[in-house]
Amino acid sequence: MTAEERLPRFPEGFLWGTATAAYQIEGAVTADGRGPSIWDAFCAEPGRVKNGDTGAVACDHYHRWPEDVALMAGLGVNAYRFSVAWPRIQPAGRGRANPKGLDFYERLVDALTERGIAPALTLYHWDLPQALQDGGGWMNRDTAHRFADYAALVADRLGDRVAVWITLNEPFVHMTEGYGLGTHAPGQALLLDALPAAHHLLLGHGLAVPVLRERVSGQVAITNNYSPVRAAGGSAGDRAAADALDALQNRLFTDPLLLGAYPDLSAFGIGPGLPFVRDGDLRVISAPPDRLGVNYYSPTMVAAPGAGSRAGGGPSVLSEVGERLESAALPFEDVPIEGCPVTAFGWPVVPDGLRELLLYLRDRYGDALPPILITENGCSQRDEAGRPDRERIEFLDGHLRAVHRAMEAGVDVRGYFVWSLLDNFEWAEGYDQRFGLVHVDFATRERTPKASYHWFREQLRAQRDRS
Ligand code: PNW
Repeated sequence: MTAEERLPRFPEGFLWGTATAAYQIEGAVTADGRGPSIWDAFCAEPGRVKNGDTGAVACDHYHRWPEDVALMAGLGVNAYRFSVAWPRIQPAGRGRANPKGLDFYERLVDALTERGIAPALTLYHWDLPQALQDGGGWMNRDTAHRFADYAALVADRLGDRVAVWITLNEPFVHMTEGYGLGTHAPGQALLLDALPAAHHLLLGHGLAVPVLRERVSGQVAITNNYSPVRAAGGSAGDRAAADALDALQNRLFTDPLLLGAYPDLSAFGIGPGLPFVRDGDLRVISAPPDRLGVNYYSPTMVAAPGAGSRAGGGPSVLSEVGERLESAALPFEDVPIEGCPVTAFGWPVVPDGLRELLLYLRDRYGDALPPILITENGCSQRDEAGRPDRERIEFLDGHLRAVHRAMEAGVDVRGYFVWSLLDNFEWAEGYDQRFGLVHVDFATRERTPKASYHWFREQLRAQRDRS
């Protein structure tokens, strides 16, 4: 590797990791007493997931985890973000813990720790126990209390040895795709009426925070996805459109958390009063976290509604909400970002959008912003078996340089996790979209490191050599 290819030096103690999620890699959906989740049910409905794919076997990580830990040790990461499957711990979403479920994660955590890899544990990456969905899922306020109970069970077992506790993964995507559009489990298409799910997710986070604080030695965090919003032009209408989308997409799950108040959603005909918010809820939700997890894939561009043709198809999941609502009902319309490469998903590759996002967060939240962990960033491709994944290397290289520039500008970033360690079950896309540093043959489950794995290993080695 030449000096030019080497990434700039990141600070001592920076967390370098990869990320995964339980339903996307584990398989073994009936092993050791695991109960059904909303994703098992969703995958069983014809037409929901591309090619009829399911996570029933996935990467079979539940049985092959020692190999996956060895792959990470070979890579040289010092951290790993994974999620716990709630239905392994509470098969019906409530009541006593299933000890075999906890045993699995305890073995994983201990194996990671032995290899010098700090565990970053996500409690909820979208796999709600189906029994709770039968009672309304996140549309039901009670689910927030059930989540705090579940958090206690995991923390009671693992509280002394997990470095980072992430309560929720991307509640925005879960609410929008799961409850707003129905493109993810549980498959409800409530459009903007899905908003109570947002509040109950945040409340679940807030209720879990003191439960974790009592039980864990590590840091408490939440992971949100963000997409910086650009206005297509300089008109007041375009700027208002960008602001409206920004409120829903970026601030809905962060203002209550860090500022203790919901953003103004009047452009969507919502509020000012939110009937599902009770006195005291925002105090619970705004207990300061130790870290903010940031997932970034691409920026969004919008124009005033009716300014041009409704383009859609961009990375904004909300453009699809708009397509299904009366056309006048959304205060913006998507404009494709052109002149840059796109991933196999069609998402524009804009590394500087990550720097822009980090500065935006610092400017908006100021002293209320905790240190940041980039908990996901990565690039999808279709099957690239045997072909070096140059696009992924360029993607990661560009985004890591953008993180470094943001840090030079004073943003406090403490770690970066590549999405993902392995090719895996990419939700509604099934096995068609691959994000892994390691190729998985889904006929044999054989793992083969890609060129990007070797590239990342060399970068990590170079960081260590210079420290
Ligand atoms: C994330 N968007 O989801 C999830 O946390 C991962 O589980 C997933 O595999 C990964 O990103 C890649 O998709 C997202 O539409 C889903 O902007 C949708 C969007 C962003 C992230």
